[in-house]
Amino acid sequence: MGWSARRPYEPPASAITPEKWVLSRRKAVGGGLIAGGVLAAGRRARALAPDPRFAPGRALTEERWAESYNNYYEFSDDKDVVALAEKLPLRPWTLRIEGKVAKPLTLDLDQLLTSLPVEERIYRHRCVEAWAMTVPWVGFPLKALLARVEPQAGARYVVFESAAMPKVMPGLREPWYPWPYQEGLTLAEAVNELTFIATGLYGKPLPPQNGGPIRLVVPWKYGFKSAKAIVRITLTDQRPATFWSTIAPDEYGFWANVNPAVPHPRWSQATERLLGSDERVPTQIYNGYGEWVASLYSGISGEQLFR
Ligand SMILES: Nc1nc2c(c(=O)[nH]1)N[C@H]1C(S)=C(S)[C@@H](COP(=O)(O)O)O[C@H]1N2
Ligand SMILES: [Mo]
Repeated sequence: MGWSARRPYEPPASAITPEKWVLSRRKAVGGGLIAGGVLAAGRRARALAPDPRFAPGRALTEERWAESYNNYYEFSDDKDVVALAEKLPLRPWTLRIEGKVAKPLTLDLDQLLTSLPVEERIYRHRCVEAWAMTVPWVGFPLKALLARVEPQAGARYVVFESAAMPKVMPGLREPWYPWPYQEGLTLAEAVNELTFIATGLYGKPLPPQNGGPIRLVVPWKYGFKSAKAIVRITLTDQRPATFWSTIAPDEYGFWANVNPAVPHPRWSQATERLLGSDERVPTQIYNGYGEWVASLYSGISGEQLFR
């Protein structure tokens, strides 16, 4: 079903990893995972062409950890959602982009994937629960998608709606949650070059438990901002309600930028636990991405930017 010709989660052959970057990355990951097969010949090697500007400065999380320890409340409030998420039908998948745009769009996912150039981005991911991982997403900047619909002058926020499929999502039977899962960014955040739409992970199609077939990735914010299984993107002039800020507004806000100095009301955010090794490392402001995003917040006062 649709993973045709050049598989859309793979960068073109012209994007083969420069050896220089492979070597520095090999150093960064201490040899372990790379030797374990990511650089094996063929499909995976081709898929590995991460932008060196986003070198994560720490080892990649082992794939088996990143793909088996997940937050996905539509399926369960447990981290073990793999078997449940397998039931999510990944095709056909339709993404609607609407609201304050000149050219609203309804896109079949495979059409979308074959029409946008994909790239690999290794990002640190920081969950508000203080676990973290470092993973190679494959996809494209959200900005490229938004350019197609031509945001109108009144558009100030971008809203992301996740799939809600009661037949396969047992979590939807929990009526106290404000389904569907919804998240939002300002338009300025949405068009920042870091803001990414992922359709792949570790050089493969994005697994359902990680938000396949298509998810948002906002690496300088707590993980709950990065909505999974997106079916609708809406541009609006109003700040949207978001899933976790609706459930617990004192604990989770709209901005949710990572900051080690601002504790969650129930725990410290000073350090984080790396999936797999369980090593604890210091948390960085904006998850270490301040160079790209700190200026977005310089004019904002009277808001809790870090929760
Ligand atoms: N639709 C939806 N998106 C979601 C969530 C969710 O429960 N439902 N959990 C969020 C949280 S809290 C985190 S930390 C990340 C986890 O992504 P991962 O499972 O790929 O690590 O997904 C985010 N996106
Ligand atoms: Mo999270």
